[in-house]
Amino acid sequence: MAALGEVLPGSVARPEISKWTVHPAAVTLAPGDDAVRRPVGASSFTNLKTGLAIAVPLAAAAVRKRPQGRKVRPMLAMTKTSVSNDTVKGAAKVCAECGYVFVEDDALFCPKCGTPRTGTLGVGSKKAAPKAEEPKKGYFPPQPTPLLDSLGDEGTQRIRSMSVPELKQLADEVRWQVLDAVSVTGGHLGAGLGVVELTVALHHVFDTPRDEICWDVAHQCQPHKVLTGRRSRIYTLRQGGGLSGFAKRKESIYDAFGAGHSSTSISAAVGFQTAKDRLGRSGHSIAVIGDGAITGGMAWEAMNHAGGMGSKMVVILNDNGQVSLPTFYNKVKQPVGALSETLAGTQGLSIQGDIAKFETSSAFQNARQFAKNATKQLLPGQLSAAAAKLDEYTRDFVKTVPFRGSGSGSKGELFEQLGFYYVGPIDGHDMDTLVEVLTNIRKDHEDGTLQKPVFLHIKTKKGNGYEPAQKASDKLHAVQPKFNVPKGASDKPPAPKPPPFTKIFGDALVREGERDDKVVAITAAMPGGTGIGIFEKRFGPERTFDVGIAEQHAVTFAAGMAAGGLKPFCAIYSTFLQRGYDQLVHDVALQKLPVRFILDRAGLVGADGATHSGCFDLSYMGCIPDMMICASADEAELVNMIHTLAKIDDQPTALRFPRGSCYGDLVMPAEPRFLEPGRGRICREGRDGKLAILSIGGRLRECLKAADELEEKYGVSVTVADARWMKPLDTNLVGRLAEDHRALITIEENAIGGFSAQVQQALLEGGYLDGLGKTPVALRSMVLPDRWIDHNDPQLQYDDAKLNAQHILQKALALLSRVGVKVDAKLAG
Ligand SMILES: Cc1ncc(C[n+]2csc(CCOP(=O)(O)OP(=O)(O)O)c2C)c(N)n1
Repeated sequence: MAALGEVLPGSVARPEISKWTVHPAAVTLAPGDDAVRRPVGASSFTNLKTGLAIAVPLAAAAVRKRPQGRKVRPMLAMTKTSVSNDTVKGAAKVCAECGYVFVEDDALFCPKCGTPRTGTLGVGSKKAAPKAEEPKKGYFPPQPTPLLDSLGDEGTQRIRSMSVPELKQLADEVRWQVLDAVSVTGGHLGAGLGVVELTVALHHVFDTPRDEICWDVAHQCQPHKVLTGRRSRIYTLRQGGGLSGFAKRKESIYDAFGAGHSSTSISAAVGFQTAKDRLGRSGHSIAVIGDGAITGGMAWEAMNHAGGMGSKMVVILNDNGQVSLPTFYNKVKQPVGALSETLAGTQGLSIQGDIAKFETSSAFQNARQFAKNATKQLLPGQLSAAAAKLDEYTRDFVKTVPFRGSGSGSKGELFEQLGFYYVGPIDGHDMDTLVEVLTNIRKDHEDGTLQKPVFLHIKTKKGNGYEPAQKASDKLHAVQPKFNVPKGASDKPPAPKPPPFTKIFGDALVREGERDDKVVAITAAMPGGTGIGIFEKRFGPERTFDVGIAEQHAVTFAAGMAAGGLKPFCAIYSTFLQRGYDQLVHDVALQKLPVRFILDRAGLVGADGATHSGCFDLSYMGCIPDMMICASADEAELVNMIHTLAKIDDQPTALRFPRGSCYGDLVMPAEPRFLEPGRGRICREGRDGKLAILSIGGRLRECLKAADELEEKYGVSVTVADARWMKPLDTNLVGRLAEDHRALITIEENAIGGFSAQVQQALLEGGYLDGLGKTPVALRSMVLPDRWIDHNDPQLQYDDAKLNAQHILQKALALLSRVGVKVDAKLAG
């Protein structure tokens, strides 16, 4: 094996890809570069309404020139970027271009020549090496996959040279591969199945990874992973050490931009395109965004900016009519929001496909360009601008023709007003149309005939090609591991589990809603995930509001309702409330409005991984004045806390609880109790004054387990307390624990700066750490580590975070030893 830094003999000369490695700092701006200033955003250009008479004949002339049987231009066949899997030697990486040997596991580029790493080289961490027991087969009947096999783990170059019939076959093979893999791993399914054809077409038409594809949310990227050098590891999706369920930059050079949270793709793609423009690189940046994700405000901020800048990027709207999760929950037939109505309707897709091919064709674009230039020369400025605008209106007019009578109008106008060139809607499963339209768009941008962003609207079916998904009300958005197991297979059905905390919350909220009709519920596109669907089932849409994927709006909307006299419960996962932070501060807390925030999925969340971890809320909320914050340790406390929050009507409150099943071993309160704010509880009283553990939230049982072991094996009688509230903090309890014990440990499923910081502050201010007059308590905090914890089984994630019972025990023993408290190690054997 070659030594590190050594160049292997016979390595290929590196093709010209130096632009990949230009350091941003090396780029100098030409003087006066930013001298051209204009109002930011496309909406400032939308006021021209005259000149109709000029553009109609131009467009009509262009329509007459409809091209016949356009051929797709073959793409460059030579790879510039692939690094063969065969070149991996042990832990070291060998650059296929220059032969340099290096070890940086996370490096996306060869440190010597800058060649991007591809294929499986970038996958996972050191722990992620394929395990022997990894399944290579799922629960779908085997299917030959000759085209997919021919790709190997090499990446996408071969896809570029495939014919359309081959691409169709490749799509079928990819669909089978995704189904078979997800049947083992579980996770997102319907969305990926809906974009198989689009994914294949994108990798055929564009020069990926050089052209970046930004997948919004990235829950639909399994087909992309299968095609981009990760097929051999596809059965490890969402498993510890395996592939992430989302796009992840560390995992592959093809994952241009990581995601998990929605509505970010357009901003990222505009950023990529701008970087290219500034650094003098050619290429394309593409955002693929769903009709759900595009309800997020950020997507509109990005479009306004892109249109205003005239960025030559591409937005592909994957419109499958499912905005919320699940849309058809409780038989609500209409997808959420007004935009979905604007986008609705699938009639005339084949005609629309033809129009899309035509209006992106170079003949049409050249005609438009010619007409624009002519009017520029012939007409004064304002009139020629008006003529240009008119050209858009004319295209809209042409496109509404197939929809005449349906009342749908032109769907594109909204996007045209934002400065985009709108194309579609087209059938997102029709490979011929996809390939031709995407190729045209690519060329229009390359030729410069289109000097603005393009908005391609495609219609797809979520779960396409798998009947059970298409029939399911949620389109099999996500599935449990081991689905589609054939009858008679040895897999036993999983043992029944107690209900999830989410269900306990939903039922408790219904009871509060029955007591008080001012109680209303808000969700941001997650009625199922948050339990708000249970409330909706009981009280209907008059008292339940699904705002789409719009957490910022959800928070301020709740603030308005609270100010107006209602009692809003705003249920947003801990991780997604990060989106609404300023609204929480500025609109809710600053005005002391009684919005109740319900934060499900607090702490580590398992297979969804770091993007979905609810690790920060105690830190980001704890510093906000007037917020009251509690965390339930079990289902009984959860019910009581919901009741308590319903009663607090003069300031904002928040309640967090973990993901997963409740304990199922508690006697639930017949009637929920009001829990006094700022009052914790002692769960286990120690007798020897040696150690106290103060917990908040879901680690309580781990603390109790550790305490039992400390007693049984080490003869230490530990006090365990549940703080219940972080704000107001039970300072009496904190003081008592500090005074009565030699050592104190706090524990929480949250990053630094949360509960422990509040306790430390209270102890500092109370003089418990001064050491004056009394022995200061020895204090330790157990918080989530200051690093990202990847997807895994939650128990293993907490092992990794060192927050399980055995870690509490170790921490306790180390602390006791440090302060000189003798433990009875004999008992431990
Ligand atoms: C900020 C944020 N809020 C909520 C979610 C949860 N979520 C994941 S996918 C999804 C629906 C996405 O719908 P769409 O973009 O139309 O994609 P589809 O699944 O329909 O293909 C939601 C709400 C999220 N990922 N990010």
